[in-house]
Order: sequence, then structure tokens, then C-alpha cells
Amino acid sequence: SVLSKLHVRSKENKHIVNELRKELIKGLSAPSKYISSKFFYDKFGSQLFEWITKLPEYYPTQSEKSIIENHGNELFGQLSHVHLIELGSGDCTKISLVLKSIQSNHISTVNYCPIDFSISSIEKSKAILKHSFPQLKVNGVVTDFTKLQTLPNERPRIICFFGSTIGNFEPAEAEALLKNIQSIMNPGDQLIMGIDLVKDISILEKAYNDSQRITEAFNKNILRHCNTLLNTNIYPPHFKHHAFFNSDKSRIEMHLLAKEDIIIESPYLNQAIEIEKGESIHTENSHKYSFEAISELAYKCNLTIKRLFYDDRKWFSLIQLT
Ligand code: AVJ
Repeated sequence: SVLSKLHVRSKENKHIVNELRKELIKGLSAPSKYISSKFFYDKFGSQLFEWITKLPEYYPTQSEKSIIENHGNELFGQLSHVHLIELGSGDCTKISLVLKSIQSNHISTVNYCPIDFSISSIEKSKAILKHSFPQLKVNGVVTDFTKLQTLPNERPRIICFFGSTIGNFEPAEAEALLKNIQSIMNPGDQLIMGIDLVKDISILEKAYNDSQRITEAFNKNILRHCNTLLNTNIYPPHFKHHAFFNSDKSRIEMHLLAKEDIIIESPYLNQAIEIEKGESIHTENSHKYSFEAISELAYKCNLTIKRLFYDDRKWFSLIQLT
């Protein structure tokens, strides 16, 4: 029989929303304003991101998908029972490719646990996967995967961390996050992580300044999410999308620049927040790694690189860590 459960505990959810509000206020009150990139992914933001992944300029998704298609067999083929856990699952296109490579190997049990703090995206992928893979058992967890304390108890577990999401974290945060994951992994578990690589600056900058301006809409939508969470009245067209490669830090930075003086008021704020014309709200860092930087990160986190795969252009990498 098909067993699919989604554990959504409303109490926990309320707690998460409170935490998110605090985080937002902290960033908007800081001397250099910022909004964490996890706030991109409300319902519309997740939809915009799906569109981004299909843009000709946005190479990371195409590259990573081609690696999963070409090497899925080698990565997922040997086990008879597979317990897949996906961190920041988002839409289900990549895990579908993994499941296809597993299916073609006639593996008997496959459980899938998407972990994401967007309930809507977990529900959506669950519905889609149930249709394409009726035998699949899906047990989603709605939580912030940066604060994971435990993983589902089945083993061995394959933890998928796709999409170069790790690139969103500052080096010290990335290290802390991977150390935490490593600490809750058991012997025999593996971590499959996608990381975007350093390359020609013009290719990088085009990927974040697409001609259809979907990335611009995605960037500005973070303000709508902020309006929803904080009951604020920010008008997104008052901001300009700005994305560029910061070579010193080896990362794409996305900012929103105020086109005029702006005052933000919210029932959750003691005092209005003032934004001056030209001032920036930093919304995202997307770090690009070299092979050396990946090795160093793995080493610091006590993880071993078992295998590393590239796409044809060597623009993206998929790494198996134990
Ligand atoms: C999903 C975080 C990896 O950094 O490339 C896409 C998000 N931002 N376009 C990235 C994103 C702008 C993406 N990650």
C-alpha cells in the first residue's frame, strides 16, 4: 500500500514564524541592511525560482541535472534500500532524476524525506512525486535545515543537498552547517552536495541579470514576503535590482537599492526603519567554489570526498561525501 504522510505540526510552525520575524527585523535594523536569502522562498518566490532554473542564462540547474542524469547510477545504484533525505527540497525535479536512476536499478525500498521550511513546496512536490512514483514513501519535515538536530532514523541515509544552496552561506556559516550535518550522520550515510564553481565573470553575472528580468522580480519579491511576515508597506518598485560578482569574496552578491528615501512601519517594530535613497538591502550571497576551496571545506568538517563529478563544461560539481 502507498503510505504517505506529511508531518506538519502547527505549534512548531508558529514558533518558526516568530523566529523568522525576529531575523527579518534584525537584518533591517542593522547598520548595513540585509534580508537573509531564505526569505526569497514564499509561494510566489518559489515559483519565480522555478522559472529562473529554466532560464538560458541560469546554468547551475541545467548543469547539476546533467550530472545527476549521467552519474545517478554510480551514486545511487548499489544499495537495496535507499533512504533519501533532501535539505531545502524546493521543487522536486532533481529528486525525480535521482528516483529515476534508482528505479532503473530495481532497488526495493525507497523512502524520501524532503526537509524545507516552505510547507507549500513540500506539499506540491509530494503530490507530483506520488503521481510519478506511486510506490514511494514520502515523509516531509517542515523545518529550517540550518537548525537540524536529528535525521529520520532509517539507515543508511543519503542526504541530498543540491542546488549549490551551500553557496548561500558565508564560509564560517557553511562550515558550521556542514559540521552539524556531519555530526548527525551515521557511518554508512552519505552526503551528496551540489556546488557551483568559479568561472568567467561574465557568465556568472549574466546568470543573475537575465534578459527576461525574472531574477530582478525574484529579488524584489523578497520585499513582498517581508510585507506578509511583518505587515509592512514596502513598495518593491521603489528598489533597483543589483547583482554583481565580488571577486575578493568569490561570490555573486544581490542587493536592492532604494530609488528614494523610504520609511518602513510595522506593528512588530518599536520604531520605524528609515532607508535612504541609494542605500542597499543585501539579499543574497552565492559563493562560487574552486576545487581547492571545496577540499578545504570538506577537510575542516571532517568529511571525506569519495567522488566528485563535473558537468561537461566543468561549471558545476556534485560531490559525494562520507
Ligand atoms: C538556489 C541559492 C543556489 O544562488 O544561484 C538564483 C538562488 N538567486 N538566482 C543561487 C538564486 C538568484 C540560487 N541558489
